[in-house]
Amino acid sequence: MNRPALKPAPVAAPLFDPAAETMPRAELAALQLARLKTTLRRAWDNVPHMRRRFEARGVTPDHLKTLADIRHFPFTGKADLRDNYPFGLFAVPREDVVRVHASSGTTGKPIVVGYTAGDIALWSDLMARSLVGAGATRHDIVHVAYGYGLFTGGLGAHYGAERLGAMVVPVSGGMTERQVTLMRDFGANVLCCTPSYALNIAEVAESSGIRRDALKLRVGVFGAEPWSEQMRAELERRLGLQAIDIYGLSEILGPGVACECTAQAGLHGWEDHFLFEIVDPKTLEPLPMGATGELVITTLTKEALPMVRYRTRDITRLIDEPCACGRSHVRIMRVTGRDDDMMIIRGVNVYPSQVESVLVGLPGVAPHYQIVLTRRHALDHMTVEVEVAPDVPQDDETLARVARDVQHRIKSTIGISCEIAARRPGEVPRSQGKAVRVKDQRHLGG
Ligand code: DLL
Repeated sequence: MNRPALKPAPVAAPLFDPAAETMPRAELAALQLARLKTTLRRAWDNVPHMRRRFEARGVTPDHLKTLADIRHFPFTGKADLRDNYPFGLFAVPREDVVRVHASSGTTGKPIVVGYTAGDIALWSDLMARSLVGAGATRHDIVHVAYGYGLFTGGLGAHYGAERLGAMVVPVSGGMTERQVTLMRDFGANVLCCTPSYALNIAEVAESSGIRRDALKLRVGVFGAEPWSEQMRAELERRLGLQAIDIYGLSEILGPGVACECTAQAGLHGWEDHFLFEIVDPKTLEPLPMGATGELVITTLTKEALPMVRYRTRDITRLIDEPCACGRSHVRIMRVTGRDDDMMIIRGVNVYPSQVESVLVGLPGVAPHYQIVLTRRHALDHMTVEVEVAPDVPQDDETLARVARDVQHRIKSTIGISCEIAARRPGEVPRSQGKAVRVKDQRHLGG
């Protein structure tokens, strides 16, 4: 892939927390076991709902003798949070909660999560650790364009960058032209935002005549939504940075549960604070290391909201091979999608990010897309709205040719038949935060 030469980090990037990040497996496992016991006890003693769930499974915290015994404990899901809205799962007195965040969700009540002062300190540390892994240093200027507010992205990145000692520019999302000007004028080195918003930023910079070299960006810390290797290459080329994948979710912490290092070979999951499992999403049985399934996370040190076996719905796999960086923690491979985002088109399972990996980098096509699902004759039907690149002719014939080409590529790579609606530049909506990749119109019938 056509990658630009990367600007070197101003100082060699050390680990943020060397003893914790390189802890040998046996020591890490012993630490996890001790912390897991404390977490189960905390949930049992302080959260009536959790105690009832444990009792229904016939377990008490004392049943956990080894890490593998976690399989006997009940799962937690979004419904548990929703049913106990807003503060019912908190394990500490309300007065000890210094911050809440919430995710809107698509239906019903939002999900509310809480943090003690200790939780905020932990989150800041893990975000700082993630940023250092990504190649950031305290000498950097960190432009935070994740949304601030109830979403965890903005404040999570903000506290982490401050903890690192970097200079933070708390811009939040939106007003993209101003963002680009500030990035250039301040000389931002690190950009934190969703990958889809980074693409929007790249486009606005180009159309404002701000060339890649006028920006001092070196590292992009991109996450909060699935994205593809092709999108990574596109962002690296257009913004002149190394694009790093960061993962997290509000229910567990926010951003900083796992993050890639500069080797870009999977996201180091911070195992001293979380226990990661992969389960079969249908049978819910634990799967062996390396197998693909649903990621399930137990918090090991969270105070306000300890989570036991939280079903993330995110599909991925873990690997525990040594990484070039020396960190010993397992790596969570790129999350391709959530099991509730999976579409089944004529019997073929497909995630939006697979469509993305076909579109991005295709000649004549811009990397903006949206998927529209409809139902025809009781079958799900997929239309992909793609945009032709600004440098190709915009006549109807060219649009039809691009559409045929994309349709053929999708058929031959993913194996599904879909319709393509080719749009002119600017017609596909741009992202301000988490991109809405799928417009589901199946309820409208047809
Ligand atoms: O998106 C936290 C976050 C903020 C992560 C900023 C990274 C950067 P939620 O809004 O609760 O929290 O959404 C969590 O987003 O379960 C995944 O489905 C998805 N997600 C998060 N990071 C990634 C990623 C934040 N790197 C949900 N790749 C998660 C794929 C991701 N999906």
